[in-house]
Amino acid sequence: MDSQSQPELISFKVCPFVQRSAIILCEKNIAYKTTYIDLKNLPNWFTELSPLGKVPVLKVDDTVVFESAVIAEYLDECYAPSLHPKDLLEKAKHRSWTEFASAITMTMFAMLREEDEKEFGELKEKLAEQFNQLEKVIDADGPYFAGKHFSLVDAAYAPIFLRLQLAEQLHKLNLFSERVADWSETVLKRESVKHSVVDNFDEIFLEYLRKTGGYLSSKVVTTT
Ligand SMILES: N[C@@H](CCC(=O)N[C@@H](CS)C(=O)NCC(=O)O)C(=O)O
Repeated sequence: MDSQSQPELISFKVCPFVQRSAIILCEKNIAYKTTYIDLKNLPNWFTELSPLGKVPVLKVDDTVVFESAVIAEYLDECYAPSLHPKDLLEKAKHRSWTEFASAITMTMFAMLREEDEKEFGELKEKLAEQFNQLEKVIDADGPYFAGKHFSLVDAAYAPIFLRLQLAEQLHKLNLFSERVADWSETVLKRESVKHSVVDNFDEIFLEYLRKTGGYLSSKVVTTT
C-alpha cells in the first residue's frame, strides 16, 4: 500500500472513541497516519469534513468514514484477521455490547466531570451496576469478552478500562468484580492498546481531569 492510500485517523488525544479505532488499526498492523485536532478550537477543514463534528473520522483517500462502530466494521471487513465472531447471532451480541460500551463511556465521563460529591457517588453506583450487567454476559473463563480471543468488543472497553485505571489512582472506585478486573488487566497489557494512545497519555488525561473541575479534579497532583 503506498503512502497516499494510507488511511488518516482524525483524533483528539483523550477521546475514547478514537482510541477504539486506533486499537483496531494497531491490531491489524495497518500503516496509518494520525492528525490531532483540538475539539475546543476546531479547524475549519474539520468542520467541513465531519458531518457530526465529532472524532473519530477515518479518511480513506477522498472518502470520509465517521462513527467509531462504522470505522471498526469497515476495518474489520477490509483487513485480516477478523476480530468478529463468524456466528451471526454472536456477532450481533458483540455489536450490542459495543453499544453498551458507549453507554458506559457516557456514565464514566458524567462521573468524572461531576462536581458534587453526592452526585459523584450516585454516578459511581450507576457505573458499578452497568459493570454488573456486563459481567453477566462476558465469558466466565475469559480472559476477554468472548473467551480466549480479543475481538472488536474488547477494543470498545479498553479505553474505558484505561481511563478508570487512571481515575482509580486518584480515588478508590471499586467498580469491578474479580472477572471484570482480570479482563481490564489483560486488555491493558495488550500491545495494540498500549500503542493506541500518545506516550504521555496519563499526564494528558490527568490534566484533562484536573481542568474539568469535577469532584476528582481536586485530587490531581499538579507537577507545575
Ligand atoms: N458516537 C460517536 C461518538 C464520538 C464522540 O462523542 N466523540 C467526541 C470526542 S470523545 C466528540 O467528537 N465530541 C465533539 C462534539 O460532540 O462536539 C462515535 O462512536 O464515534
